[in-house]
Amino acid sequence: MSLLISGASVAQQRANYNEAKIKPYVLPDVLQSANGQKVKSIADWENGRRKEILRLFENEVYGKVPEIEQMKHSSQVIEESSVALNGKATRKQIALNFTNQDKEINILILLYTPNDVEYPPTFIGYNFYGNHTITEEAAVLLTDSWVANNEDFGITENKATEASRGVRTSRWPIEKIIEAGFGLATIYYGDVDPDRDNFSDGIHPLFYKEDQEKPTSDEWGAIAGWAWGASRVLDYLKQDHHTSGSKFIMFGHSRLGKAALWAGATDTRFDAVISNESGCGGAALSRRKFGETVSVINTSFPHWFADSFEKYNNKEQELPVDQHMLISLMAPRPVYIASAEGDQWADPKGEYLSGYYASPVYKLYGKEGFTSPEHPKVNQPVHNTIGYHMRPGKHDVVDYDWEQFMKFCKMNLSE
Ligand code: GTR
Repeated sequence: MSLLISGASVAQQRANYNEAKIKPYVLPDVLQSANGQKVKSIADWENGRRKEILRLFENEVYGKVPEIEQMKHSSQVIEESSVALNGKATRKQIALNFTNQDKEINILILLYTPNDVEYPPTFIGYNFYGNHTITEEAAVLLTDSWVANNEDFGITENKATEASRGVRTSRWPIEKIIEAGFGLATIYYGDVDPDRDNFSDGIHPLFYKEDQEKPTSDEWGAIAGWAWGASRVLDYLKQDHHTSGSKFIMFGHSRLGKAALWAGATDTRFDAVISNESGCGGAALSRRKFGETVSVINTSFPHWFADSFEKYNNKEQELPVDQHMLISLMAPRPVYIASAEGDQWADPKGEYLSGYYASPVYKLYGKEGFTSPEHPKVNQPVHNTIGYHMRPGKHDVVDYDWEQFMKFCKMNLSE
């Protein structure tokens, strides 16, 4: 397939990228409960079907957050400057600490807010290699958490060092975000849960019962852990005096786009949600089996989901949900689905169709999702209460993506 990038894995090479080879499938009706009852009103949706769908995703896909007695937590501002980014922004670094059963995690928030806007709408997004990778600013602290090795970024021995400062600035156009009047809070995802198949570190052990060593089959994987962490960051930002009156937009790319969607589904305090190229287990419909599939993702990344998701390997038709139902859980809040033409692995058309099949729920609220099942062509964004674009190029986050996100948020969050 010409759109596939070189260096693709065996699974990527073997995947189906041919629309004509997709077997017919039937999606669960988002507005019909498991017992056959039709959703006719917002009340039916909010008190019935929405709760049912959320439970199904918890039990069968991402896993439940175990219930525990309250855990100890604290926050501390450890660095602040009102002359960041040449005086345009205030930079603040905040350490959150969570402690339970002799285990702890420390989450470092890097927050930028424009100096000329009170309570700016603020993007919250995880980064892949540490807060210091998204900016050249020397004051931005290095994470102490485990980091995946990456030769190109000079990361060896699973430790962040100065070598990786600024290596991911292309994905985070902070100055443009600030100039457009938005704030940005970013967090290294490994501070919440290091991305490896190892349930003895990160957030999960803080929730274990005595002698428990890993989550049970319907308990949370890493995606639900990252979603939990995003909610804790939101708890903090809602009481920081720079952002206490702000609206919050949960953003994520790829696996972190999956986490952004699950965060938006489980926590309706996120005012808008953006998933960039989130693919399988994110915005893409599983039943299309186009690009990455349930069995492939459960084999490569078993720790991302609850173990219970594995029973749907090659049995997508037996899933009680599909990913349009994940999008529907955002309603009536704005949600943006972004794809890249060169990222067929993430199934751009399947990502769009999720938005289309979630649209009846938006309609219940008098909001417009997508009106056509026709997949928009490259560079033809659709901006309703559900937004979409497919840009040319590979799996990545580029300025064009941010320009669309900001335009969409301005339009949707300005009342
Ligand atoms: C890929 C994975 C995708 C996507 C991506 C990423 O290898 O198959 O589901 O999550 O990683 O997060 O970069």
